[in-house]
Amino acid sequence: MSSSYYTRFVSILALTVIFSAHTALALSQELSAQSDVSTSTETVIDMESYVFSPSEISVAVGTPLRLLLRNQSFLVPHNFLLDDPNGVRILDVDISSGENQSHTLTLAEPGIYPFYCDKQLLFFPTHREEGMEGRLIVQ
Ligand SMILES: [Cu+2]
Repeated sequence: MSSSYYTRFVSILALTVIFSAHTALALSQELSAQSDVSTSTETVIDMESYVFSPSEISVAVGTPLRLLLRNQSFLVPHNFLLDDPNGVRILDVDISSGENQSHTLTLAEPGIYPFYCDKQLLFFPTHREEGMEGRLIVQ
């Protein structure tokens, strides 16, 4: 085997290994995503100025809820504050403009869990006062 054939052979072999590893990784990610779907509920909440869309969501008691929070506002930071039915804060995250965040919650207590954004620019009203609030119903 001449050296150029050898180099080509090794290159093809390396590409084959990299491609196979990539395919196996993609496949395993797909499988884990599929197994997620069967055991959890996923809800996308878009955060706009100044509204959550949707503003009301529901989930069954004890079922993992994967919240995908997407800040769709231009240059406006938001947060996502979620309280349990007793008023205890259970989620408090900042989400900057254009950012997406995913959080998974499993709620064992039925009831209404209010969520809102309390960001505020200077002396202006809070985003919640502008209408940026909603509720999660656990039943
Ligand atoms: Cu906000």
